[in-house]
Amino acid sequence: PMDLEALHSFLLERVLDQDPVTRSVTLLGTIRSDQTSGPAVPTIVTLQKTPFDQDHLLERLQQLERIQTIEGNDIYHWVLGWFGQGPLFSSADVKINIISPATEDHIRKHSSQRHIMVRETPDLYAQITKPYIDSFPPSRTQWVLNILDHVTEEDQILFEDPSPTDGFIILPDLKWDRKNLDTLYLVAIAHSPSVKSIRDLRKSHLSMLYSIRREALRVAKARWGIGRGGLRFYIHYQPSYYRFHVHIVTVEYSNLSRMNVGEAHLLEDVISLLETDVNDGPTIFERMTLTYVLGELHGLHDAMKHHGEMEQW
Ligand code: M7G
Repeated sequence: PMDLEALHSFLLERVLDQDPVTRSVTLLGTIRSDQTSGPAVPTIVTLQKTPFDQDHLLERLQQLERIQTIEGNDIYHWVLGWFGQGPLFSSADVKINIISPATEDHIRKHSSQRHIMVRETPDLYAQITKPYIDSFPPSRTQWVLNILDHVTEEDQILFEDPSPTDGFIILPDLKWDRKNLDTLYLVAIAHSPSVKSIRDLRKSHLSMLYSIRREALRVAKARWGIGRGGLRFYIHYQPSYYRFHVHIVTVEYSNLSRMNVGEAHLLEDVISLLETDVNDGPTIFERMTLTYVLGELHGLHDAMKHHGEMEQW
């Protein structure tokens, strides 16, 4: 039978795997079959953090003994938290993201919901999506302006090209704890307000896209020794915020919720589409049908669903 003593006798040989998404680690080592006297038995141990106990969520929050602020920007705050006293291990027990005051839009975005796939033709983009994007109140992207104007997160800027037309800033995303390289997550945000999403990308933006790729790789190499091919760059469609930005994560950090087919486009593919676009008229992203996942609480859902049902296959 497996008892605590047997587990305590575990001697580590090496770490076989670590998965930051499932929060698990798999170890290879040995345990003594008969505590100290028996032979050493090859043993694989997988540790996985258990989900929060649904019945005691508030108690859990009350048990926080210490928090350390990572950053604050506008209504967004992200902190590290430790439960209980115990020894001060270097890694926190939880990373906590706080939105306060939260709007109805935030509540909808963060609520569990069902989804549908929708096909956005250029016509539907013009009829439905563009007016939706144009109606976004500027307050929704105050946090972006704070970054671009150096009001917040200034000391975190990893690279800036200040050009108002094709410049951008690369800095840590709020999803990153800024420590663990397994979950490295950066974001590049364009200075120009004219590109709201990939629909607005033209051949003339290629130099900015090349530059984002080049500078992110250079910074990742210089700071963390990440080599060529070590980063995954992608663009959301639909994004949550309509100011052009590129998600940059370490290539080993996979299966993230918003990294799915139908949500994320590889920057490399976007670049290649623009490069191979030989049309003299409307460019590729004005001509393409873009298919993506929409949550039923998303502002575009009802109109896009209605049109999807009329579609002739
Ligand atoms: P998105 O594709 O619009 O939507 O990405 P998503 O949030 O559904 O992924 C916006 C990105 O900006 C996300 O990766 C956010 O985590 C990140 N982000 C959001 N806020 C409010 C901040 C912030 O204040 N600072 C930083 N550094 N990143 C942020």
